[in-house]
Amino acid sequence: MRRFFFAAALVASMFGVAACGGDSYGGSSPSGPSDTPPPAGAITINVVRENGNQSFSPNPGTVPPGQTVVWHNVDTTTHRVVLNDGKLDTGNLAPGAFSEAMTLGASGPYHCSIHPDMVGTLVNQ
Ligand SMILES: [Cu+2]
Repeated sequence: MRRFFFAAALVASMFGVAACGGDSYGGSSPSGPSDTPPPAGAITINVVRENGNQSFSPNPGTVPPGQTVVWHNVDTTTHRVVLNDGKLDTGNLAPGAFSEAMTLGASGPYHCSIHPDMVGTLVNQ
């Protein structure tokens, strides 16, 4: 009776940590998540102003799975977009700032954590 022992050595060397720290000097722009325009193809939702369900445009915003979305604060006041279920948070968006490009696996209602009456909806199609 022979027994064969198969030693399967699985080497998981997939730890690719890409540290892309882009420190820029000499800039005097106000601090914010990002002042740079969103990547091509990203869906942009404008943060218009504090105005109930008219605060965001377009609203509802349609974001297909895998698509990236950014919020652009076109108001003169700081806003902060959060998904009601907590799965997304742009951080404070200064006037004129874009949020980071976010890939959504979620949809649903969101609001501004600074002005809770600012409400919008993401539709995941
Ligand atoms: Cu706000």
